[in-house]
Amino acid sequence: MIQDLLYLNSISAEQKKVIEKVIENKRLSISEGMELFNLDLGVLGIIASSINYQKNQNRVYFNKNIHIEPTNICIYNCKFCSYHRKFGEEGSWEYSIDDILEKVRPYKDSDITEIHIVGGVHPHRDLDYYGSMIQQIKNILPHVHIKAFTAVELDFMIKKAGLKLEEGLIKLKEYGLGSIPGGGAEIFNSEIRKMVCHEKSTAEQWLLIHETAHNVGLASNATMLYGHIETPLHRIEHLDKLRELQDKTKGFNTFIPLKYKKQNNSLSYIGEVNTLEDLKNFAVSRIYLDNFDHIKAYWPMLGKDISQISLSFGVDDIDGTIDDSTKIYSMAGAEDKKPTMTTSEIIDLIKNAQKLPVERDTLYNIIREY
Ligand code: V47
Ligand code: SF4
Repeated sequence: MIQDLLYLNSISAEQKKVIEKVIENKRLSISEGMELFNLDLGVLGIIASSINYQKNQNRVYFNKNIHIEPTNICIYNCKFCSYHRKFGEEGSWEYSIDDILEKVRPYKDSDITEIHIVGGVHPHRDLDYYGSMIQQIKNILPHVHIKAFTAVELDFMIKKAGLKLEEGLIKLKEYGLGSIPGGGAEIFNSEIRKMVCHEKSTAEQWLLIHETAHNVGLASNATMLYGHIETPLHRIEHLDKLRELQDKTKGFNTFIPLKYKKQNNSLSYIGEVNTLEDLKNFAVSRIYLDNFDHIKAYWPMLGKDISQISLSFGVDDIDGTIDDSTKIYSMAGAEDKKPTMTTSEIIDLIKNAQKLPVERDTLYNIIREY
């Protein structure tokens, strides 16, 4: 079907060259990636779906997980963030390790396979505190994979401990850390980064932390925060840096585009991009990131309907059951204030999109096909 696109009159000669390269499995350059944004959405969907089919056939992955957000107290003040509070400020929370153990105990006999932990960069908490937290969770749930801490949190806690990056990551691995989520990447362009999150770890630091993690045997995810003040070029350049690192380490599991949500933060005046832009962005990411096996639509942020439609635009993963345990997006205006989907709801959502639901673990080992 993708070959038929070459006969469409509505597609320019330039765009046909790009499509031919995709058909021949050749890598796109930054300027060719930019050309993708000018394609009709339906055309992009066909190209992205054809690449996704080569990689994943009809499979759509999900996992059974919970999220824990130990604190929203953060030393930084990213302009897009609705969630952080200063120490002692109204609306701040910080759970003790005992509080967190209380939250995970009910899952002792459940079939969850992953706990996802991210939060603010708390000024007083350190690597051993978080390490001990992981260790005590693992004492209760030894078989559960812990995917925890954005590169920004890691940067702070490893520096605070006076350790080299590699030493800090190895120490956390010894405490029981399984892999690293993709947050904190935002947008790598330094000018945009200065405007939206100038205080925190730079793009170079984010990339180095992930590279070092991969080198010590910790896989990770990658994200991109889109739909704020960045341009299509900044997005493609961001994808290009991820593709380059993936060539080097092969350590990324999946790429997750995170749509900027506008409520209760300093960038609210910008508004949000529309669904067409979300779908375009998924398709372009799927096409450009030729060395990533998976593209994830994070449904608590996007909503269930758009996540379902994204399965026709290159997405093959819709995260997990989550179980009402994340506030990052509800505080920024996501419609679902208490995000949770039962396994059977996820399965129906995927089957109704004519795909095959596959439960996976964090590292994409298949647990069960439905
Ligand atoms: O880095 C903050 C984003 C990220 C807003 O690896 C916002 O599986 C949109 O790491 N609108 C943290 N996004 C979340 C994160 C994550 C989420 C889902 C899956 C995975 C994974 C990781 O949340 C931050 C930032 O990019 N964020 N505020 C906002 N207003
Ligand atoms: Fe802090 Fe993360 Fe929010 Fe930035 S996005 S202010 S680092 S919690």
